[in-house]
Amino acid sequence: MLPSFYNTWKHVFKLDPERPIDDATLDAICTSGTDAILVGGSSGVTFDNTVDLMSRIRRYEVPCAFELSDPACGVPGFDGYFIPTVLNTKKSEWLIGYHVDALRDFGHLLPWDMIVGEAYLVLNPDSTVATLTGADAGISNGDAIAFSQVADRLWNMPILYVEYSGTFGDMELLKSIKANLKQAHLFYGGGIDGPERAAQAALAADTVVVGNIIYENLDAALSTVGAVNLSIKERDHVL
Ligand code: 1GP
Repeated sequence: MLPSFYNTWKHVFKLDPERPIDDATLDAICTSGTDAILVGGSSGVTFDNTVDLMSRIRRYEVPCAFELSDPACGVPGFDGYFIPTVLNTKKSEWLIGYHVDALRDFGHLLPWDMIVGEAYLVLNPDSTVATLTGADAGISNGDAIAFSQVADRLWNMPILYVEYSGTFGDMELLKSIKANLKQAHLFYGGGIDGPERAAQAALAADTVVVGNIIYENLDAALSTVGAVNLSIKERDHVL
């Protein structure tokens, strides 16, 4: 059976090991009521800065997972690991090449019961991740849905991550993508800067990921936790 440690996550804060975060901010994030802390970044992630951040987060009860995109940063001790692949990249190494290299060398060491594949659909052409991975982010909505269905229906990927990192995405497209998924769990991240956008994203995504605003406006970041949970309750007519 595939690992399912992320199944119940509605809201996640994403922390970048390369970006400094003081103890008070980290305390507020880890005790915010978020469902998990996701550690990851597009550049500058090292074994040392990952260990450092993980050990600080580990003082709290909140679950903590790592997006592992470089085998040199394979830090043990997380509750789970996501291995990303970029669906709409033009560079095949980001789709499968780096994965083959990593498994050839480290496959026998990996804790497979804690690892899930994560299919990224990168939709902000100006994001660091789009530049780094050569993602064809300016695709049509029809293509975005088709990429999602390849991941979901053909490849049975457990997670589809719609990534608008740095800008708020097209929520109608996100809803269309969600409506066409058969089994994949849908992560959404990008441009959530407060409760309104968090609530909108929660109407479509299974898990809402909040990143950059943590470092820019902590109060706004913290307000997204309640907003996501309220939005989901309203969506499900529990109120
Ligand atoms: C980045 O999807 C996350 O990988 C969150 O995006 O930093 O824009 O919130 P933001």
